Amino acid sequence: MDYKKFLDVAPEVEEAIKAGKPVVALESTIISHGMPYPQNVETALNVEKVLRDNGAVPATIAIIGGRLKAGLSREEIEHLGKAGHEVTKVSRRDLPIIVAKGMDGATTVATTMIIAAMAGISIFATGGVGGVHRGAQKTFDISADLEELSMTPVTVVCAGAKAILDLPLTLEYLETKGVPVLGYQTKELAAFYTRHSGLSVDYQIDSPAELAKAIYVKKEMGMQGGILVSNPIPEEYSMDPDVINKAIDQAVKEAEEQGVHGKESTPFLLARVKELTGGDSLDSNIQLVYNNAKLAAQTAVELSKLNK
Ligand code: PSU
Ligand code: MN
Repeated sequence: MDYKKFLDVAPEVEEAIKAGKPVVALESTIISHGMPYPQNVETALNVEKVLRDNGAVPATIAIIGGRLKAGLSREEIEHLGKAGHEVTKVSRRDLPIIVAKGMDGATTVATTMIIAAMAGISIFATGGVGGVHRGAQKTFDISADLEELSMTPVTVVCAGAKAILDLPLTLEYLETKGVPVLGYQTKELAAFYTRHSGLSVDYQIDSPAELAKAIYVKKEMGMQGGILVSNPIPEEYSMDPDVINKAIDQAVKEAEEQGVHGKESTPFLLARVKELTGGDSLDSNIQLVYNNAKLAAQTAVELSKLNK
């Protein structure tokens, strides 16, 4: 086994990893399937800048021409953003096939974790993670992101999960799989567009240093799997819960009526929620990604001190 022969780590990222400097991974499904063009490209470039401004080297992850990439060029980010849904959304099961076929792929949280771990990156910032879908008791629709969190040693900083998911079942699943779920400066699970889900996470952490220590201890104890961090959207960008919940209920109903399933399910729901709420939800979405990038970068800075 030699996964390195499939992997291209950008020179700046490689140099930083070797020197033990802070590096943060970013996913690419959020670019191709999570936001419309051109805001997706703009956001992807800005989020890299947020990481740099907070002391970390960005490593946006994707598959280009069958190569696993940790660190993309501006042109590669633009290509993924323009191609949008034409690019394959790549989760764990798709990964070997897309590489074997030499195709392009946008990486989900699960696949970004896999490639980040291969490259030696231990922290990753995104918007929302996949989870247990509403109605999963019948459909079995549970994102591969959750299983990945139980296996692959990467910390994922997100803004909680959208209510397109069954949030209580998502927390149960993570508990079953032994994944720590930490709230940043709160014990309440964040609900992506809003700060409040009414659900409690395992532990509250109050600073990047405290989070870095948890990541460090878990690694040093040789435990497999990642950590999920729920970082609430800043108050000034959070949405009216009634507006967003109405849009989500409507989108879930339409998905059911149209028989949307499998990997199409999450992109369909995200796109419908966006349409039903107009530009507001996109604006919130962009801001929460920046907010997560900032926390991830600050944590990577603290983690690099502990690893010295
Ligand atoms: N949730 C969001 N925005 C996203 C996604 C989820 O709020 O962009 C994307 C992420 O890439 C996530 C993926 O890993 O969808 C989950 O897809 P699925 O449910 O098919 O595993
Ligand atoms: Mn699914």
